[in-house]
Amino acid sequence: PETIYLSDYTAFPWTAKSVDLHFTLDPHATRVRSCIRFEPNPASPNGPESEMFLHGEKLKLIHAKIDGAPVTPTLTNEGLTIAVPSGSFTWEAEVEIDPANNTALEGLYMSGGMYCTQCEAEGFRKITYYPDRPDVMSVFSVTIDGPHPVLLSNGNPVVTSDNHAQWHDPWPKPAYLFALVAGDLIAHSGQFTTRSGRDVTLNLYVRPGDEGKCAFGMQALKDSMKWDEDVYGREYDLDLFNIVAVDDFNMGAMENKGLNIFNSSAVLASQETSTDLNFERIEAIIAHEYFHNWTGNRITCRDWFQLCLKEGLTVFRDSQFTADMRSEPVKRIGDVIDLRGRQFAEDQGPLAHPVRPESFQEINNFYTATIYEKGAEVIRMLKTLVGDQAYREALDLYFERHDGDAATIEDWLQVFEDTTGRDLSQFKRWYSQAGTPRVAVNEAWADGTLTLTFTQTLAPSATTADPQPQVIPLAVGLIGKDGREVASTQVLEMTQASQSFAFEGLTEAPVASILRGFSAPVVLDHPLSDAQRAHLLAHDTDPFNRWEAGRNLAQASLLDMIRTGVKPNAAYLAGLKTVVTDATLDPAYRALMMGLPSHSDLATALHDAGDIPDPEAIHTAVETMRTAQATDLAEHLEELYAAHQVSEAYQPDAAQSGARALANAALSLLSRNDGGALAQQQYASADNMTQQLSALGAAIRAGVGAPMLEQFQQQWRDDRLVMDKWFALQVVQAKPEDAAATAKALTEHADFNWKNPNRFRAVFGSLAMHHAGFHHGSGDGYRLLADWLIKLDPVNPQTTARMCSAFQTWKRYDPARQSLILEQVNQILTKPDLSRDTTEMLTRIAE
Ligand code: B3K
Ligand code: ZN
Repeated sequence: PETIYLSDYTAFPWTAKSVDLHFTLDPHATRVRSCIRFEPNPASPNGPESEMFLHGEKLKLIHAKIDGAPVTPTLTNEGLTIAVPSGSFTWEAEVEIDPANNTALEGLYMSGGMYCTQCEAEGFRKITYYPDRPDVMSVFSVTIDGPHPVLLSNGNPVVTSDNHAQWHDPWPKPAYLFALVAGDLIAHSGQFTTRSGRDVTLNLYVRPGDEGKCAFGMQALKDSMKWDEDVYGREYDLDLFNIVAVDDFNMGAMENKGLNIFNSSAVLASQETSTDLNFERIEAIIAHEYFHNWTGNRITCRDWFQLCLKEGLTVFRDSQFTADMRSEPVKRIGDVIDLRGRQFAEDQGPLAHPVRPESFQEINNFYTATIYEKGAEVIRMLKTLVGDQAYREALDLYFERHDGDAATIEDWLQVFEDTTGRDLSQFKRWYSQAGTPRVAVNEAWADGTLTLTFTQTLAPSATTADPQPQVIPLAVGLIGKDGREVASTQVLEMTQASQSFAFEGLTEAPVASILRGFSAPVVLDHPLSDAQRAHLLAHDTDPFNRWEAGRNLAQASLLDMIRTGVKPNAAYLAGLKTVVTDATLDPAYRALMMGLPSHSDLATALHDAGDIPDPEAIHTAVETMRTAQATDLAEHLEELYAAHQVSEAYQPDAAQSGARALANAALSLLSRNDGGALAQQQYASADNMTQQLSALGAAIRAGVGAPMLEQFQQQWRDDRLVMDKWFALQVVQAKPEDAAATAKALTEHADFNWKNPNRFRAVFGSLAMHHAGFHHGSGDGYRLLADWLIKLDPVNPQTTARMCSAFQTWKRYDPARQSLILEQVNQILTKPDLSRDTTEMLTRIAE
């Protein structure tokens, strides 16, 4: 496959003044007529050209015309080439496509009888011939004929009737934001008035039967619209905003202009069928897609190398939104857990790449934790460095200067330079250097002065051979011996490889609380004693670092347990007890305190320290630690559980979710002591999915879950989203030696519809995340996943390629596991006609 380079960018030689599309829908023979007005692009370096290339894949060309005269283009698998006049001209084409056989879920496809589209990144070329690149922006008019009551496209409706509709989108957009939906759908409607008085109709379109799961999503949309006005001054710009729920979808959701398309799991919610975490995720995704209207749509990306320009910024915006709607520290801690689990692991392995990559083969493989989550961290650091006010001014300038543009990271940084006068050239290394920097801390105490010396290192990697020092904002506070804060948070700006900062006028040596709020996405090596960590766990005034102190104690103890088989650290257990029983602390926060690093995080930490992680030893240590928690907290668990039962009517808000999270964390430990009796009781009386599913999980772990699993299946067999949970839970809760067999048995279940990405991920995403199960020494987990990836690749390359990342950590394991994994990777790679997506992923992984 061909490699594409950022440095090769050139503008398209034409601009598309207008695009008219006419769809005549048919499952196997949809006709698409297109009429595009092209004009020479003055920004094109070579001036007008005599031949035009248009992307097009899996299209049957019926006819083509230029300025009304029939033409015969040269066709390849990637598109067509045609001689064109030197000035402006009109291109017309008619193609035929087969949505019913489009199992890749990219382009126009069918899901449960409805038509829908997914065009980002390069799916529009499967709909018609087009310059399918984000810097070609045009005004689209769309006509749809088809035997369905609901026919939707972007923008505002011009004509809507059964079987025929016309749409016009006044905002120029790249083709990746095009969308079309047709089906027998039901609208759940709402209304929003923007701050300048525009009345916007809001619709959430769902399949009949799902009407009862719309209210929460609708409210989340209204909250998002209001928040973007209040916090960023951004208003909505059409008369209509539509969201459609689709069951077969490769990811969470898509921000098509005025017509967002959602995986049904990312929008449908009800108390009975969705957990508190589902509600929170849905609220965040609705916000994310809505926020894209400005950061992504009104200002889009010049090319796909700039993907983080819209994704990092929009993730950052949605994290601010969730922090405002719910709890800031709880959101921050959750995000950092996620970042370490996914992005740090990516950075540590062969898939490491910069936030702005410089080459790729298949762009769909770059919708990664690095682009999204690290991209958001980079913006958070920028805001920390310039301050809230300058951040807002820079954003205002960005929207003013680049509205309607296809922009770059250079444009983005320029508005910050222009607003603040700062030179951001060193900061820009966060976009070009791959890998997680490590920051080592050295403390020196003398004569009332604490001197902190920081040393940053970044390991060379495939894309970053000669790493240079980055700008690292280090938020630091000091905690005195009596537990009071003796220096409040200051942001130290580290720019050199090694740098010292002095805190003077202190009366005694304090404990330094460093990287407060996780002020930079780095690994901090701060050698503290258990006693100092326990002191921070008890007293740190920064909620993130207080949690972090507990996490560090737990992690250090687990690593010792794994390495030497010692008992759990008593200082950790004592500190945990104090925090967990402190009724002045937010229950959600206390629930997070009870968490442990994941098996995979522990493997990452062991590898970082030069050890070879043993998945079985990790599993044993975590189980021992859980049992120790259960024993040590035994006298408090029932009270914690009882005190956090919610008696009011169910609400998925932060307060109730937090109470349930703490009660269920207590239940999970209690079940280790009572054989699952309380879990059985909770299961029987649950009136919401959070309670039902937590009880079921605890009961399975206690060995008494089988009848409940059966009952659950009976109760929910007609609900696709709940059945995904049923499939996932059994793999998640399986013993390591049973995980692969459990997954295999589930693939033989009548409801295992493997072409549905949600169902496939329920089983195999769960298997890949079951560290001790997937990496079981038998190799059964590797083999099972590889067999199914081979089966899925011709059907759905995108989902296959994404799941290949399960193999990305292979180099950190022992030689036996390494060869078991490589054998499977190579077996997939030798399949004839393997997709470009999967080939690129596995080639990079195996390198
Ligand atoms: N922009 C889309 C992701 C498209 C993924 C294409 N493989 C959703 C989002 O980030 O909002
Ligand atoms: Zn996004």
